[in-house]
Amino acid sequence: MTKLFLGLDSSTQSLSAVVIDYGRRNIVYDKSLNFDRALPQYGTQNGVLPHPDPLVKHSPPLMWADALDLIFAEMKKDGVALGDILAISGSGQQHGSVYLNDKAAGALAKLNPAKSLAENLNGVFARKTAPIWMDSSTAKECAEIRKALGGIKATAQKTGSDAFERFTGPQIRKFYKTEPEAYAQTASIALVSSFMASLLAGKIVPIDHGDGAGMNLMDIRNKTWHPVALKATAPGLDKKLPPVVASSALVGAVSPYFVEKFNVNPQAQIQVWSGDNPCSVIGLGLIKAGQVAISLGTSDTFFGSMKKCQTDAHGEGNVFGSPNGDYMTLICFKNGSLAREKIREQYRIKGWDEFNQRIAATPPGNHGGILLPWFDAEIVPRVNQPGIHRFDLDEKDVAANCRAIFEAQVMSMRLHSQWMKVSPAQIFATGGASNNRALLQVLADVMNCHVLRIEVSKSAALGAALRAAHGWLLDAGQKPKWEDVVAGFCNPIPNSEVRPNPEAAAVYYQLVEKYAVCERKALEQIRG
Ligand code: XUL
Repeated sequence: MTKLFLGLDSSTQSLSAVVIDYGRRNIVYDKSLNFDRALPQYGTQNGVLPHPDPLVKHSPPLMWADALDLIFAEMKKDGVALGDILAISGSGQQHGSVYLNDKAAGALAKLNPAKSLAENLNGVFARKTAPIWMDSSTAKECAEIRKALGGIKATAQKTGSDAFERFTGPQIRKFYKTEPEAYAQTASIALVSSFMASLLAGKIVPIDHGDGAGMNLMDIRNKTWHPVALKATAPGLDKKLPPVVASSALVGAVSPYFVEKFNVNPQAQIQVWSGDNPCSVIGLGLIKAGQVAISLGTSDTFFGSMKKCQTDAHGEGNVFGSPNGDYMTLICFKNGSLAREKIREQYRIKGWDEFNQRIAATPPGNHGGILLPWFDAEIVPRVNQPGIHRFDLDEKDVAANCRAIFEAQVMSMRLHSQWMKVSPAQIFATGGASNNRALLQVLADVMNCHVLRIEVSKSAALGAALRAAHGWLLDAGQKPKWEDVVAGFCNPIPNSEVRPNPEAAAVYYQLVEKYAVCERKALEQIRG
């Protein structure tokens, strides 16, 4: 029997679908739908609603629901054997929250296939928009929650991370403080991941340990809601949150809506969704402790897998549950690909080939020129006032600025990942920009480590499909080993290995010191 599993990834800018044939160990379908292009009526830019305050970043949850309809229609049109899908799981951009009123559960239970999902959801939101991970407008609420939990170190120890502006707890607190009536109307709060899974299952579903850890609300060790964190965040929150469950949990069969409308197998099981980073850990095959990957996407992320929970005393890095039951570490740099694109725009560089030619025109280390690319408020290091800072770097020097942006991004990763105490022999690279060899060379040189590209750029959607397979096998009474589940799906691309150049690595060894000094100076200037 063909064993097909579907993994979906609801990210900031797009919804992707990956279908795997588990027996043949290959990806049989892989498609993405860009929100701005496919659903222009929502008026998003890069998936986010325009807002006068640069710190506020929201997206419309109805757009995500519409996208789910569209991707299923697309799969049906493309002839995907939806009737053979055994289980569906997914990955969501982390931290974003959706606020549902007391009509939501009823609407989900009787989704009418004659209407769109968005029409079915008419009137179920207690808040029209969802704050997403790019939002950094909750500094005050972070301070309040952090204080109640006993400071940075204690907050990280208890919840896996210091209180971060984008994390769901501070976002919920801000909502409660600024819109108390709408908060009171909220019957249920979902993450992007659990919202999308709820649409598929036709009921409000739990939050998994991976994504739940990105809220500053879950006890990272006991994996239950943390009562002190709940109390510090908003009143009555315990009644508005669904349970937290293991990432492997199945929540029931797919809603008849998808069976009738798209001919999905009525027995297809829905697994709880997880965050995109926990899913990527699986999609990249990082199932052994100490393995590290870097994803070059909208945000750049540095992550790895960890057996025993160890948190960052400085509060910059995050610890989440890994879908394999262990832990994962993550450091998220918000100014990723959008910052690289901003430099390209500023210097009117047409494509990445031209960008790479510019990089090649300057030596590694850029003669000491440093650029801090905080086009947007930054997460690591924490920067609430966007701005570009140049040190010994002429703004008119196009080539030097092209090199400087990526060198800075990787030096920042090197500096701010020291708490993980991992010295990997190799790093896996993924995400949109990982197909740029010139960038990977800088990565290898700064990290002084071999870099290998992983086959799929859609590691989160693949990870979700592999999670679905694992959960389905578990449910069928088998004891699937993660090594076996991922085998054959996550091989590095042949000949993709980029080795560090010893001379360049020596230059960066010194330059990281200077980078750290520049960063400190810029932060002092910003923070006054
Ligand atoms: C992780 C984070 C981002 C989003 C991107 O903490 O904020 O990586 O998950 O989708």
